[in-house]
Amino acid sequence: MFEKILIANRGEIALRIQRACREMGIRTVVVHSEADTEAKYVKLADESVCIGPAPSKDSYLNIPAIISAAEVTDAEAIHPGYGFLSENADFAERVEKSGFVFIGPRPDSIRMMGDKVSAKDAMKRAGVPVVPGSEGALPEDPKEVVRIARAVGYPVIIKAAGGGGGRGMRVVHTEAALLNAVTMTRSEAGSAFGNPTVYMEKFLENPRHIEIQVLADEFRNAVYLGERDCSMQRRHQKIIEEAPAPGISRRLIDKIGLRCAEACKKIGYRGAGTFEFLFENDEFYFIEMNTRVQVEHPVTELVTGIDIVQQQIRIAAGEKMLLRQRDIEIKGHAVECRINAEDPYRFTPSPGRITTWHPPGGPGIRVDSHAYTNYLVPPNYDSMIGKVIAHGDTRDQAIARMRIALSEMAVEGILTNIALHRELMADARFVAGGTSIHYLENKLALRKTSGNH
Ligand code: MV4
Repeated sequence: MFEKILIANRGEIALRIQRACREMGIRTVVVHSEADTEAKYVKLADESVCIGPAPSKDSYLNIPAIISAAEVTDAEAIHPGYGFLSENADFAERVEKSGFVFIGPRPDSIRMMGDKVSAKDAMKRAGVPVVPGSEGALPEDPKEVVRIARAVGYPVIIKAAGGGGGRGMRVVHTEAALLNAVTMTRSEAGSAFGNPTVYMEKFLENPRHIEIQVLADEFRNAVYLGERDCSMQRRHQKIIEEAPAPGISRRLIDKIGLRCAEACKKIGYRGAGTFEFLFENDEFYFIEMNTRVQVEHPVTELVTGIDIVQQQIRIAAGEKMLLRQRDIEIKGHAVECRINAEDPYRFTPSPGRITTWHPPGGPGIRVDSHAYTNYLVPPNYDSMIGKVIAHGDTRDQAIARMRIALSEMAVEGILTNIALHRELMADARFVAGGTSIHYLENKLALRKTSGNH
């Protein structure tokens, strides 16, 4: 096992990775920007290295600075967390070329999944059900494009191969609008991702976003850890996640989960990963694969009892995975609320000093946050300042515990979305379960026109 790991991230996930390391007896190095020097989780680390000024491009995205920090501190492995460099294949490659272990998949796997056309193609060939659409990239010939769209059937969606997470997509409802949409998406993709390749899918009008967590080791052992429902989102930012997904049978999850684990074996995937699906009319359709630990990993940890970050570290150290599919059981239900420092009506970031931080506790409550009273939320990064996760024997109990947790929680000095979470935990449609990816935006739009605020 590693003696020392460098954590190339910040905030709650940097603290989360530190906790995993501490439990495993591994020393930690945290790299940080000038904006994060005073943060408590930086002081908690065994060592810390300032790698640059506040802007991410000068610090958390500065590859030479991070590799130098690993060299001077004699770290053996680098954990990238999520965001920043976590899905950058070139970074993973340079980490390995410099003689360190990248705690994540092989660079080739990251590269394959970063190109959504090659990801979809690989998964289709590995037996994972995908959204119907173009066979690979769209050809240049406009006649061919029209023919493909007719075969798929309108509405269709044009997506950039280099996109993902909601960037570079266009919905097309009629043939009249098709070719212009393709041209526009190509051109935007070329400038935004340096890759003008686009592909086409049938546009699903009202799906849920369900994802499957997997773990795979170097030795082609792979397991799935059940699913998460991440449908409660606004502008591609998830705000509530839960496991298991309400109303989907265990039989169907097991069928799709097995396909995901088998696909990992087929492509020689290593590490933690997430298969993202759209779910509509009782069918799963693969859209993308994430090759990092995700923000919402705790809901899976609470229902399976498996520490995903520790598993990532063990796999990266070349250990054989001891987990077997038959030993993985889903126990109870977990719900996560992402706490953001943001204006509750405009959703604009609300950085500044937290004058009161009173986190909740009690049975079934987990809080993953680096915040504390007097913590200064820097304006330079994502507005998420923590996560409250509730676990219960049933979904109703998890939600009841979340309501209590949110009622205890007090954050002053900055604006937060806690009130929105309180409202959602009392929302009849959320409580019933199974709302689609459009539910929150529709609800917020109604609230606007009703003139309550
Ligand atoms: C789609 C879709 C409907 N049909 N693909 C958006 C994020 C990216 N990961 C894929 N996305 C979508 N792809 C087809 N064929 C609707 C979305 C989508 C969405 C997906 C997941 C979570 C939130 C979303 C919000 C808007 C649109």
